[in-house]
Amino acid sequence: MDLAKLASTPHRRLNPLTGEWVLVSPQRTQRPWQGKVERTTIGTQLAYDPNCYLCPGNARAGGEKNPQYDSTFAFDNDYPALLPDVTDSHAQTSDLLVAETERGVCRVICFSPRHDLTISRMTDSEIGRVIDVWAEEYSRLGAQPSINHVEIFENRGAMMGASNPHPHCQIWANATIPNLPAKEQLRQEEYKREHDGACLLCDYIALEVHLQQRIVCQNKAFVALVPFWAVWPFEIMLACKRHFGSMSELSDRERASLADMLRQITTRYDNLFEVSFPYTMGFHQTPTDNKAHPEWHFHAHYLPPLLRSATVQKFMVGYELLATPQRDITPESAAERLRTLPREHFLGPVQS
Ligand code: H2U
Ligand code: ZN
Repeated sequence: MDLAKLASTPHRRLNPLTGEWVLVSPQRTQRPWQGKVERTTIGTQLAYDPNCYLCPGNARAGGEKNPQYDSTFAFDNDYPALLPDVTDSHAQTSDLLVAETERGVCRVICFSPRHDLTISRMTDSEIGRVIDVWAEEYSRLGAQPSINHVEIFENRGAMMGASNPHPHCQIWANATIPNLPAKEQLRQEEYKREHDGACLLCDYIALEVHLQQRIVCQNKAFVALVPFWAVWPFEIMLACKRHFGSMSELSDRERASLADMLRQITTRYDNLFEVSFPYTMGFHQTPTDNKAHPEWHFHAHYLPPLLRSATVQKFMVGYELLATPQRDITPESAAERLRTLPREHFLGPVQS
């Protein structure tokens, strides 16, 4: 394929993980960048906020009190979207009105006791502790007979609906495989069947590492890239280089590599517009349904809303909500921008 020919022409690209298309309109922005970059001042945040319901020792909104935790801390969500003890029931009055109960567990994980530290500002060993807790939660929740899928995700920043600046993520673990992971599973299975047992993401990563057009950063065990089919302007996919399906299969070295990548990606994001960069990120990994899943390749998606500056965001509206997502800047130019940013955080070293 001659991508150069498409670089200035409207075209669509296929997401092989979902089977969906994205419309790319590079002619709308011949230059990779337009407009000025507005800086927003980052208010000095407190290391401890007496009014924060996630800080150590404080009362949560539901009335419970957090312990004086000194590293990563996980608790049951006080306002869970899913409940563990619901009686099975299925309602279907026709093929058009179908409903069934959904069972599950919701957890909240505070990354650090420090109210002001995002992943980008934590040390690799502090991030390593977060990964340990993720892996423990994935295995423990996944081992429950009624839990067949564990989704670990972070909403970062008010723009993404995060309810509190204290760095935290959520886990929703439930009985059925949710829509997107189910689609990815189907496509990975199909690819494996049609390509003599090969893995879709192993093949894709090898191609990207060879082409060097959309890589943002990589280390021994992981690679971060703007996918060929990215929908969000600065979307990133983070994937392991070795083929394995879940966090419980990470070796110690791979955990350290993952911590390094999580910090590198979020530091580059913060540096892009010199702001605490908002995003939704989450992991896609083997369902915990007790079946073999040789098709699954462990990865994460970062879906950030910002487009041109700290305040100018991309909206998924109009054609995108009704038809197909669309982007102007190409994934290649987004990757180049992210790749060439400094590795050190623009705010400098963290004050203790
Ligand atoms: P978000 O910032 O992504 O909304 O996640 C915060 C979660 O924390 C949210 O799901 C829960 C909310 O229900 N929460 C508690 O469990 N206890 C509290 O005291 C407040 C918020
Ligand atoms: Zn706090």
